Amino acid sequence: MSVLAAGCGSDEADNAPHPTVALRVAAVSTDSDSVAVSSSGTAISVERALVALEILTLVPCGDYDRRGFEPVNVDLTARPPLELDAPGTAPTYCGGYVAPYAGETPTLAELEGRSVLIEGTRADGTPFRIASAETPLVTLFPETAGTPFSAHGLLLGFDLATWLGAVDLDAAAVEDGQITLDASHNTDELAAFEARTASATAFYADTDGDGALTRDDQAPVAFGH
Ligand SMILES: [Ca+2]
Repeated sequence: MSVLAAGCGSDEADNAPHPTVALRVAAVSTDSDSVAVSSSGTAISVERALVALEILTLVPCGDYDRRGFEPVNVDLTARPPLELDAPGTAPTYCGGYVAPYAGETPTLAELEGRSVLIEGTRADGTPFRIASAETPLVTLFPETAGTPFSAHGLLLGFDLATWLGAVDLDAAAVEDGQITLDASHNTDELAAFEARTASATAFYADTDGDGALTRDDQAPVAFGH
């Protein structure tokens, strides 16, 4: 009897539908006084942030299938943000993988040969443009490994304050009234930007589904490394 009961319980668990994955992808800022999207009151205003993602995968807690997504080009400043919905593969997730890539035929033309393109203005109004072709594999996991989080209302956030926090735009060379960080301009500043890609990437609980942080200091449920 107890064996049968256990069997039934196991079958029930296997057949139970998993929560739908509802994942939004957007730029966030954990210090909007320093860096914000389309703001005139901050030191750095980002007008556009594009990223090409080759890998976007959620890793479940326990022995379940991973939830992967097809490669996608994302305008991180779009409102409403990109929403990726998919059948869930597990009750909860414990981490993920994110990898930008630089492709030849992106759906966003500006991303040709680039993985990331960010445009904005410095505090003094000087426009800047950051074009990166780096392709890191970012691994995301909670501060305490194994801490589960829900993917039914999850935000993959790229924190502009962290990403741009080590870039000294005031020290960058200005050419024709424009600052360019790419493979041949301001390469030290570009390297400082690229060194922060992993730590700028995080999963946040987004139970209200607005693709934005509740507050600047909302802690991630999983951090990029
Ligand atoms: Ca939210």
